Amino acid sequence: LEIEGDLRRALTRNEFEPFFQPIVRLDDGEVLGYEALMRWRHPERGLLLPGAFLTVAEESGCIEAIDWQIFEQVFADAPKLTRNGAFVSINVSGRHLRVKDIDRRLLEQLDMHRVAPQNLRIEVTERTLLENPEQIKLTLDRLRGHGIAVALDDFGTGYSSLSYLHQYPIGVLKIDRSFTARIESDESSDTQGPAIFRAIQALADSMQMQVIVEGVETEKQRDLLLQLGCRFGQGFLYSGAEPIDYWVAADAS
Ligand code: G
Ligand code: G
Ligand code: NA
Ligand code: MN
Repeated sequence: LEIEGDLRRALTRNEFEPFFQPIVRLDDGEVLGYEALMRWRHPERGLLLPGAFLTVAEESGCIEAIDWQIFEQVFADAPKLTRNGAFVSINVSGRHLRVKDIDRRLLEQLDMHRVAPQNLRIEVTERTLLENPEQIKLTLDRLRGHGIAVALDDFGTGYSSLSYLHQYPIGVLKIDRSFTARIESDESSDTQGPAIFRAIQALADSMQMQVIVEGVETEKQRDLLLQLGCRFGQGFLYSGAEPIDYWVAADAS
């Protein structure tokens, strides 16, 4: 595959970097944290999103090296973002989460950059939890034991088994943006969209989990979500993902 050679070349040239998207309180937009989202600054093709290369990166085994190229920058940037108590959330691929010493490496990086574990979150997808439950459970339990919150990403997109929610140390549910996109499609006839949010929020409340709604793009969606009891989210209504310098400048002004 041509792109695989490209990925390896890109790694040696440090072309991968994190952008940061704020996670906010829906009612007033107060920033609670930032999700780190990988970008590839391709010399010819410009800025590439994960959709353009993540699958090949995972299948070719490059993902571990790419993740670390991203994570090292995230940890170096984290002290600037977490000064006011905000968290930084990183995405870890299932394949990478199965690597045995990943928890130790993450804790080392936190220590080296003097970031408190309470200021780091890990996002894993539902699919990940299907892949190697035992090893992944050990790793997530250890990270959770150190105070790092674990978020279940893309919640509701098809692999969910509610049994995961007490099998794994999940503290945060991220509702996939496909649900948000459907929430305001003809409210009078479609009560399903709102019902899903109400149900997930009630489940999360009863298990003391936090809900973060992805893909909040309009004020109407925000208002509906607030009516349904959802309090936290991220999306273009607030901000897309931006490089670290953008947030550091915003903080200084
Ligand atoms: O930015 P975009 O919508 O294209 O992101 C798509 C997906 O890529 C995200 O939902 C996330 O799961 C994945 N992703 C983003 N950043 C990283 C990263 O640093 N490492 C890994 N493994 N996956 C990431
Ligand atoms: O894996 P995850 O679903 O967390 O990936 C988040 C991705 O979704 C980011 O890559 C980002 O570019 C994209 N994104 C963030 N906010 C919005 C939004 O409001 N609408 C849409 N369509 N995409 C978004
Ligand atoms: Na994510
Ligand atoms: Mn997500």
